[in-house]
Amino acid sequence: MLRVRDSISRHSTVLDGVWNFKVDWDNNGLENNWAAAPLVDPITMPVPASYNDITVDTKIHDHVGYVFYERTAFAPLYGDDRLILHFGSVTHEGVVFVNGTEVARHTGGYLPFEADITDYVNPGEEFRLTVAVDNRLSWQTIPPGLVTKDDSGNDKQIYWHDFYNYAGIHRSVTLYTRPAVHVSDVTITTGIDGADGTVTYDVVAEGAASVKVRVLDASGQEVAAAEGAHGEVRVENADFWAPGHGAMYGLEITADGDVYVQPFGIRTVEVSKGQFLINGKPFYFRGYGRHEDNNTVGKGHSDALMIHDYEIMKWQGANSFRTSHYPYAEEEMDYADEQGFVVIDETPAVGINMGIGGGIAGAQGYTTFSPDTVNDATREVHAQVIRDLIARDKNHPSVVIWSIANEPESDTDASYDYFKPLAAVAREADPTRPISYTNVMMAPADKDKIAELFDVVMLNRYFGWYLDTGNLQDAEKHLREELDKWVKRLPDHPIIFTEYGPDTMEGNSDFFRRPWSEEFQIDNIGMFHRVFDDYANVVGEQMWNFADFQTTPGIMRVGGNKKGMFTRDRKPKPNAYVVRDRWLAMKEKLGF
Ligand code: GCB
Repeated sequence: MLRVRDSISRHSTVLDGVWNFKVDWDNNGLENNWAAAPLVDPITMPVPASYNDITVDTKIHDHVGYVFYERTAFAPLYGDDRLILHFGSVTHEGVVFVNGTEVARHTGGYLPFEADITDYVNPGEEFRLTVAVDNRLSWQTIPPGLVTKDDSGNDKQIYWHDFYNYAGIHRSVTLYTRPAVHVSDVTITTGIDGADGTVTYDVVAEGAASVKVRVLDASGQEVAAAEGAHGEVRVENADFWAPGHGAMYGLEITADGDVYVQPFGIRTVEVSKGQFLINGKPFYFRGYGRHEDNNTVGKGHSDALMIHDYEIMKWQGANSFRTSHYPYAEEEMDYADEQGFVVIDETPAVGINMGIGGGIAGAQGYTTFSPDTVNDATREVHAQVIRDLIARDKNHPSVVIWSIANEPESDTDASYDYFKPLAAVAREADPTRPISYTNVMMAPADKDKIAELFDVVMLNRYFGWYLDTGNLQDAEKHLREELDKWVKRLPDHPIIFTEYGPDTMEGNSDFFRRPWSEEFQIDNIGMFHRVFDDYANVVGEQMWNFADFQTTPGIMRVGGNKKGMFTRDRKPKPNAYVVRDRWLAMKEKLGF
């Protein structure tokens, strides 16, 4: 789905702000047609934001099921154009009503959706927009979850991922006009030929009598042009996109009366002989797995928080991150392009693993893949999420790997049967980028059955923390033994460490450098780095996590997960300075 962008033929109005809000305590607001009239006795709620931490009402915070959002908006005088509502994300299901009529229903909390509301409003008149938002997860959602009852009869949401189930309207809501005949999709792939860039484009503009394209450079000058919906153009002496160099071009598409400018960068990505190549040069990933997570707005997108995070990442010498464990806001992806950050783009398929020990992720006792749990229907949803993510993010030069799942069960025949078709779905949707998944500790090289389906080995490892707790000598030994096995099994696969590091309580300083202390984080992370430096196939280090973040309450979590390089409010832990020295030295040596 195309990102909303203004042009001579498209005009948008952002509907963010203070909306009305009401919790549907009995989850019967849809049956009782709440959307037919203004909400009765609503409270106020900011959009975008998770609603959970805005009030200090535990019942709202913990509600399982529907909440209703509502506001009014003006329909502009849009003539013969169509009027579209775009939601960046509604977590996890959104049912959208205009003046009481349902116009869209979308499940999947981290990807955009749209509704054409032209026929439901009158130009120049105000209309009522109501959105019912459901936070429930089931075996057939991605990520999966399960609603049960506690012994007191209350609904209880179980899920198998280690971050809080924030819900609400998390990203901007935008109302925009576009011509009836319009550009609905474009796929751009790029190549490098000496000093020139080759740009292959494929436009979808149903019903358009003519399609023309112009490539514009950063200053808006035309550097190439062509006619037709498909083709290839050459950009002479191109400014290539590269890590640390966010050189962007725009493909201006004119389809009859519609004009849409799609940003893109010219670069190549390739896996070869155990190395990860960007523009033909070996790239080493330095960075983190992150979360969209904040004290007040939860998973709500904020440009201020986003830019602050990038400033911190740049201060530290990072050059990359993974969108653990779901697609991030479209604003994030644009910003990564512009800032020259390299992104491992992940689907929301997290927690497809009932074998992960209780405590990290909560209730267990299920079989991962079975007709009653993660089944064929779940796999269909998973396949669609892969397609939708790729459709959204395919033109971002920053995205270099698709991560189709985080720590799924991967050591059983059932997991192979589940993932084989999904790897094919990803390759079909994007034949140009390497694909991968993050491998869990319980499925090392001699147990995992799916690594050959993918191009890059991505390892989440907690030696010295969940295993060999506090014993870094054993931890190092076991880490090296495991790495040796991966290199032996897949000598031509590059290996990226996509998670490592211990929980670290800010201010907990310890002469004996024990687990949870700030000193232990330095020692544990330092041990991993020492090992990485000895393996040519290790081409990246993305520690867990950029910052502390909220989780479900549990005996393993103190006010959330504390594995951050930074605290939840972005203060550096002592380890941040040590890693900064390493990363800045690497940056100096490699040039990015
Ligand atoms: C993991 C998960 C991540 C958790 C992390 C932890 O392996 O991928 O979501 O937060 O471990 O801290 O336990």
